[in-house]
Amino acid sequence: MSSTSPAPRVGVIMGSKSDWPVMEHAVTMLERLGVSYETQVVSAHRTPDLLFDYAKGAAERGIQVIIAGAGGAAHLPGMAASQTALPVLGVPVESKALKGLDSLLSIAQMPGGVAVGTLAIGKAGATNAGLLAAQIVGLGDSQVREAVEAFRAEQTQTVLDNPDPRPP
Ligand code: RP5
Repeated sequence: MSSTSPAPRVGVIMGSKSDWPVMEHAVTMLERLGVSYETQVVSAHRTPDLLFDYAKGAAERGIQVIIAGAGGAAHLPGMAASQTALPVLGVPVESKALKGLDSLLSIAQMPGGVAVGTLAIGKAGATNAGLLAAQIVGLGDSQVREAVEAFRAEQTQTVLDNPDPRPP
């Protein structure tokens, strides 16, 4: 497991190392907004006992939000959510066979009573998972809340400052 100091408040897990090129965008956003995190490969299918241990122990270790990314038969976010009351944000990773539609539906179509917040497929979803996790952490941390507000204001200003759609 890789984690930042101080104690991580967001857990970023993924089903395989092959998910990292997508999931690193969640980590990039958390770093930008100053949110401590840990990251680890935890597979619903290949390491089910590790997944249960991770999800069951996350809250008592100080984790406030779990971001879980997976592709194909993407059971990781839902199974993590079944083992913790922490909010779980699911990122569908694009699959080779079905371009991530399988991942999206696997994550989104949860039975009523076990909630997973499902983001968009791929980079945008991972980026927004990092942003949404920071917004959740920011409910109890004014420094993180101000970082989110500053990011949003900067993004708005960048669009307003560059209204010409043509490449330079
Ligand atoms: C899922 O299977 C992973 O989340 C990954 O997206 C997909 C393929 O995994 P690898 O075969 O590349 O390890 O569990």
